[in-house]
Order: sequence, then C-alpha cells, then structure tokens
Amino acid sequence: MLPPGQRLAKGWPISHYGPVPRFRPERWTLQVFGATQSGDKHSWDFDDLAAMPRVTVLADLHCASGTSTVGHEFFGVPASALLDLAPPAAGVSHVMAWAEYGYSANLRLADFTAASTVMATHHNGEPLTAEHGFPLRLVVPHLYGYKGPKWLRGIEYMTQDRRGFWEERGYHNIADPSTGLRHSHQEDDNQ
Ligand SMILES: Nc1nc2c(c(=O)[nH]1)N[C@H]1C(S)=C(S)[C@@H](COP(=O)(O)O)O[C@H]1N2
Ligand SMILES: [Mo]
Repeated sequence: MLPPGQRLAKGWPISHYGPVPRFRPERWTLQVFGATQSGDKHSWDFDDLAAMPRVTVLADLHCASGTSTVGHEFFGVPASALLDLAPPAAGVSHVMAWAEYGYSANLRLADFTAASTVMATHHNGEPLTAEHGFPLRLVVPHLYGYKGPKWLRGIEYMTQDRRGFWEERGYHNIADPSTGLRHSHQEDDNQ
C-alpha cells in the first residue's frame, strides 16, 4: 500500500532540478566535513568506495509531488558505515547531504543512520544511470525523495539543524510520507 496521497508512477520517471552532471572520475571525491571528531575533513575517491561495507536495500520511492515507484533494489554503502569511517564530534545531531551544483538536503542524524539509508552505486544489479544519480546517490526510503540527493558529493556533520535546498523552498523539514508531511506549513514549532 502507498502512503497517503501517493499514486503509482509508470516506470521510473526522472525528476530533479537543474542539469545532469558529467562524472569526472579523476576529480570526483566524497567528502565528510563539518563537525568531525578529529576536526579534519575526510575524503575518498570513487575507487575507495569498493573497500567500504556494502549492503542491498529494498526501497519504494515517494516524491512529495505525489508519485511513487516501488520495488527498487539499491546496492551501496550503508550510510551508518560512514560514521565509523569518519567519526562525528559529540553533539552532532543532523547532517547536510550535498550534491553537485549545490543541491542539499538536511537530515536528522537518526534518519541518516537508519538501517535502510544507503549511498547507492547500483540499482537492480546495474550501475546507476547518470539521470538517476551515478556515481553515488543517497537513498532514504522512509522519507520523501527530495531527502535523497542524486550525484552525492559530501556529508556535512552539523550540531544544529539547517534547511537544505527544498526545505528552504517551502518543503517540509522532516518529510515523512507515512504522515504526509510535505510542506513547511505542516511543521510543528520543534521541527
Ligand atoms: N541532486 C539532486 N538530487 C535530487 C533531486 C534534485 O533536484 N537534485 N531531486 C530529488 C527529488 S525531489 C526526487 S523525487 C528524486 C527523484 O529521483 P529519480 O529521478 O531517480 O526518480 O531525486 C531527488 N534527488
Ligand atoms: Mo520529488
């Protein structure tokens, strides 16, 4: 069953703001920065991802505009593994996930470290297509799609919440499809 207000899309539509970036392997890095325990920035190149823990996650995707796609199999690095590889400072409560061209999405730390949150390299056994986020895409199955940046490049550890790209443009700060929290006017004072 789909969450309230969602209808099934045909196939797997492509939806994002702005152009599809070109992957330049020699320039590509994934960085963790902000409130790290050591105070240093961590950085990996694309080949480094293969040495990280990997996981397969089954996910339905729900766009806040009301379309859903179901039965995706994503393969990649569990987001929680990043906290072992790049320990956060005490007091980190949120992360900002950063993508190419400055797209961003803020997440509560617990949403980022949820068992099904994955930095995906593959979909249904194939590398992600450019349009769906190759080489790396954050997938947060329990939140609306805008919380999962395609073309992921960085994770910023934050000791305070700060709104990301769509969250600054009227979309909900938490983005929980099960309760239909799409818009910022639905927020309580503590969100
Ligand atoms: N970098 C980036 N990632 C993004 C977006 C975007 O505009 N830029 N849009 C988000 C939204 S709103 C949705 S619903 C999904 C859509 O993913 P799809 O095109 O693979 O279906 O990507 C998310 N990730
Ligand atoms: Mo979306």
